Amino acid sequence: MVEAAIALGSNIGDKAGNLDRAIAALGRVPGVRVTARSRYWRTAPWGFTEQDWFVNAVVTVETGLDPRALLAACLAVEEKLGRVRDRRWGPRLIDLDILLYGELSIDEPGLAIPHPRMMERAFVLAPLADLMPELRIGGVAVAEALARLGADDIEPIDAALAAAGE
Ligand code: GSY
Repeated sequence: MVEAAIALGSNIGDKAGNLDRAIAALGRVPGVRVTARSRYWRTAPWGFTEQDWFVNAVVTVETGLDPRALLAACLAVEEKLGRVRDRRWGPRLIDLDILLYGELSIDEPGLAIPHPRMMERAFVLAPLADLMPELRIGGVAVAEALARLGADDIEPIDAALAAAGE
């Protein structure tokens, strides 16, 4: 069994509900057990900024699947929830990205682990820091990388709802 970390994001429809459904579907995949979930974070869109805000989270799973099979399971969950691949950085109903797979490093077409851009994205690092702040990738701890980036335009969703009086 290997511990893997998977990032999730949604910015269409019931964003938090989409994450709930994706995590539940992931947990039903044979050979995958969801072991922890970060808080849900409200995050400003990165890349193509003229789109709605996202909800992002990270889960850890214990899995007997190899990395390619885990990737296929993530894509199947996206498909099951109804994701349509449209524009590259555009809005998405649900997105699942493998961040980590044990200590493994892979760089193959379609599959790079650790995720090559994870240490540059606060919307990945903030939820990952909920679960493993001291984990070091390329010699830098997750919490340290997050502090360097700053997290001005992201907040835990509970705080966002409280601020909106909901
Ligand atoms: O794979 C990342 C999808 N994505 C996101 C995201 O998940 N969150 C935020 N805040 N911005 C994003 N831009 C893209 S593309």
